[in-house]
Amino acid sequence: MYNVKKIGDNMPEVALIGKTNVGKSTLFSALTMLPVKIESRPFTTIKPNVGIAYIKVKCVCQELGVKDNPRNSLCINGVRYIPVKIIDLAGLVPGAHEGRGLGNKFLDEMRNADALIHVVDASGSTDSEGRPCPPGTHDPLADVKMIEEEVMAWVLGVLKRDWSKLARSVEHGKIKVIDALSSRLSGLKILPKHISQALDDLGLTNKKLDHWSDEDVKLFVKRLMEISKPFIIAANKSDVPESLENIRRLKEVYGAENVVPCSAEAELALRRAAEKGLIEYSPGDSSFKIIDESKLSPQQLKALKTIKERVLDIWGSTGVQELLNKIYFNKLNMIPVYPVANPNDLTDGEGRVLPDVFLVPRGTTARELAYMIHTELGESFIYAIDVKRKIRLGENSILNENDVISIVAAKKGRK
Ligand SMILES: Nc1nc2c(ncn2[C@@H]2O[C@H](COP(=O)(O)OP(=O)(O)OP(=O)(O)O)[C@@H](O)[C@H]2O)c(=O)[nH]1
Ligand SMILES: [Mg+2]
Repeated sequence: MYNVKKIGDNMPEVALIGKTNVGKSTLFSALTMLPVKIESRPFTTIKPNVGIAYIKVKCVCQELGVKDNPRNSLCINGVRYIPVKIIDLAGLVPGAHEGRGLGNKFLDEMRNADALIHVVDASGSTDSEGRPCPPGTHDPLADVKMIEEEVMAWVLGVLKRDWSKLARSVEHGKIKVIDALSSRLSGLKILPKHISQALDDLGLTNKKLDHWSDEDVKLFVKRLMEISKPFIIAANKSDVPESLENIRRLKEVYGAENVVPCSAEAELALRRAAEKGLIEYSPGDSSFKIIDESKLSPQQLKALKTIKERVLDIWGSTGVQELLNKIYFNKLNMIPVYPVANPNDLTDGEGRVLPDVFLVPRGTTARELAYMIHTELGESFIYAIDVKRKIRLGENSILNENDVISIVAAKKGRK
């Protein structure tokens, strides 16, 4: 559907992490519609699966009364689909950071993610090692804790390697604290601004590295992960009745805003049925419509009825689309903006109307957007045009949700 290479490295990226056998690959398949290996046993996924899913937002085309022609995204019936790279990782068991199960390779694979979806078996039907057990007999809260500890232990391992050597090079003035920590963590897409915020939040900015206690290092890693790799809990298998009470408890402990009940299996079934033209359904919908009942087998009808009764009627949706939207808009606090080259007809150089939508952090300025489009455009920025309000914006003007922006630059003309 979309040329991944063209989007390049700037595409938002989300990693699916969690205990083994909880439904990560099912969720991946439901999000991307790619067929992958799904089985009811631990360690089915060995190599990560990579695919594209779409965040859904209301497109500005209708508000502006134009017919658009997107390039970096899709627009269907006034809804913009923004591509996001999804990585489905191998599952974890306790002790993974020391090499148990499939070991800690998974952690290397999540380096580039902006955020993590932590998939949990909310029905409690897999034990701590991911082996099937009767629903309601395993506590999913223990799994959330286990994964947090494994990730923490791994990052701690990376950071503490040669700690005293690191401390000495700072002490001798060879390198600044932020640069020292940043060089250690740069492979994890942890930026100097994340590090400086974590140091600030914990009052560690001026503490010498060789005076840091083990507790300081632990708190620093915890805060750093919260800032640089926010996560959301996908409380999966919401179709299983035993999930209800566990989802309530997960929300109580981790906050309702951080827990999204979902049924990856239901979403996958609905998307497949829609793809085959058996039902009308769009991801995120609270219901579906059977197109022609005579085309469905009794088993298919029964499965659809179960999805309606156990998932849609109880939770309002399968939760799968909500996961992506919540991560980008609530956790990462991004907003969509639409850069155009020509402010009059809203086109790019090739005449495409509203060609691109960018997800940018709330607070992004006009000039920062120019840099995101192209370094040269940022460097030669003169001013921007807010196309909807028909006003000029200076370099420090903060962009708003759904702004349509045209950059006027010295050398390269408008983008
Ligand atoms: N009831 C129910 N079962 C599900 C759901 N999602 C996944 N499953 C089942 O859970 C089992 C494991 O699914 P996978 O997607 O392979 O799990 P995984 O987390 O990728 O497992 P590993 O790759 O082995 O770590 C399969 O039998 C799925 O059918 C769901 O929403 N509801
Ligand atoms: Mg898997």
